[in-house]
Amino acid sequence: MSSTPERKTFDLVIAANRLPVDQVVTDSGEAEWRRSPGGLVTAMDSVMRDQPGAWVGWAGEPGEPPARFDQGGVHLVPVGLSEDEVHLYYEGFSNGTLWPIYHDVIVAAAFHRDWWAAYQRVNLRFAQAVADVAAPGARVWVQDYQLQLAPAYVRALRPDVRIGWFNHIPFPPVELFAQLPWRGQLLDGLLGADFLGFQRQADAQNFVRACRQLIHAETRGGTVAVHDGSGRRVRAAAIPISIDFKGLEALARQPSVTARVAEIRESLGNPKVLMLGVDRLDYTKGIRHRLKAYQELLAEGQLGPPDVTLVQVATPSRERVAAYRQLREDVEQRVGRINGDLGVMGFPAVHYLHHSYPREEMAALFRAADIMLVTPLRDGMNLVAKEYVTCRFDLGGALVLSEFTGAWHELHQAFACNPHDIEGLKQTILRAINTPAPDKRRIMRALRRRVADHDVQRWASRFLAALDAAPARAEGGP
Ligand code: ADQ
Repeated sequence: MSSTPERKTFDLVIAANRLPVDQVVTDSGEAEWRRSPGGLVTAMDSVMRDQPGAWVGWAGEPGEPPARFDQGGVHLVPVGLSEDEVHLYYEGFSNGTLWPIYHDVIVAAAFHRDWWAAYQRVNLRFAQAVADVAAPGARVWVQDYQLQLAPAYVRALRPDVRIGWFNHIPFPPVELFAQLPWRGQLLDGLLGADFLGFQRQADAQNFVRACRQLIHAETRGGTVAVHDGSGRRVRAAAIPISIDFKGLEALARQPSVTARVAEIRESLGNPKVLMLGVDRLDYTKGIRHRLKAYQELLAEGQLGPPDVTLVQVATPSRERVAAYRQLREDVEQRVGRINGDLGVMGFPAVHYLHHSYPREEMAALFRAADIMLVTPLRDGMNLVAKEYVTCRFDLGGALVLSEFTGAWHELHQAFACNPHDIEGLKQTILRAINTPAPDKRRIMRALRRRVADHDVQRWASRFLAALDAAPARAEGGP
């Protein structure tokens, strides 16, 4: 522990792989911290408004971490990662081992003992930083798959605090989870928490089943008994994440966004049907399947430019991991082939954009799109689906949504698809295009109601209420 005098402590501590800020260099050449525009940040704003909190996370650059600082009412506690640790803990164990296992092994997972060692080391470092800033009896909220050992490490250091963990990605069926050579340690790490939140009921059930089958824990309903002599029971339940409905809708209604919608459509030649895909360039998102279905629809003459066009926005992602580089090559090759074979002069069949965009531009794109294609092979939630319906206050547009997303479990009225079934996906796209406007408006109204009633602020308060109500209390706790 650091010996800094007058160390500040907080009643609420968030731990996430990344801090909610990015360092940017201003026009005058000075480095400054800017808030990153994620949903988690917005959710935490709503809970930290009433009580000051701390956020423990990596600042995004390898090397010595910057000193702690306050920004936007949050006390930021940077955790340092060496260049090696970024490779072993983040790109390696988190994204080369856990990510594929937790997403149905769409690509093969790799198992390396030095990745695991770094994962343990980094999780312990996060736990130490949490233990250092947590006030007596504080609530600690750990985020996501990169930090599955942190709950037990925090408990060992600070048995007085209450610990929650939320999994943003799926939790795999036990048959896949069982492949992990360190499966028992991962379960024990999570069982350090009092409450575990998941996107879907099935994810919570998968976790409970893994505890029963792999570490022979006694389970009852959604709770797991911990064999550490404390008599604790850990509860696992679904609390699906959402978005800032009011904030995003207000942005989408801005006159500047409305003007941009017209500009976007105009720049694409005012197509009759504008289809849109927006994803991190990740193999879980089903971008290849989507392009294949679209390519076949064009080749068969069912659709075609200039009447129809597809805009595919693909945010650069994890480019140092081999499977992601391969995916980028595949997608870009297919886009090239579709445009080469099926585009017409001045009207490409696919507009492929490998960029990140500001929120205003995303809102304008959502408003401009007649058909939104969300076709992941597996996705914890998929916020893009919720963002799309939020921006469609005009009740226009249609959402094609994969059954393998968490979002589909809430947005049943969407045009559901199985992206593995290319023929079925093609039919669903045609149905979404051809359904009469009044029916589409009715569907959109229902989808919007669901997201409006279950926004990210409600998600955060439900999670914290579940954490407070969880049955467990460590011995010696308050
Ligand atoms: P992601 O896999 O990153 O999140 P998603 O939920 O769709 O997936 O969120 C992506 C976010 O990035 C959205 O807010 C989207 O608008 C934004 N975005 C995408 N492309 C962009 C671009 N080019 N420019 C700017 N913004 C862009 C993980 C899990 C999901 C889960 C979330 C939250 O994989 O399943 O929904 O966490 O829990």
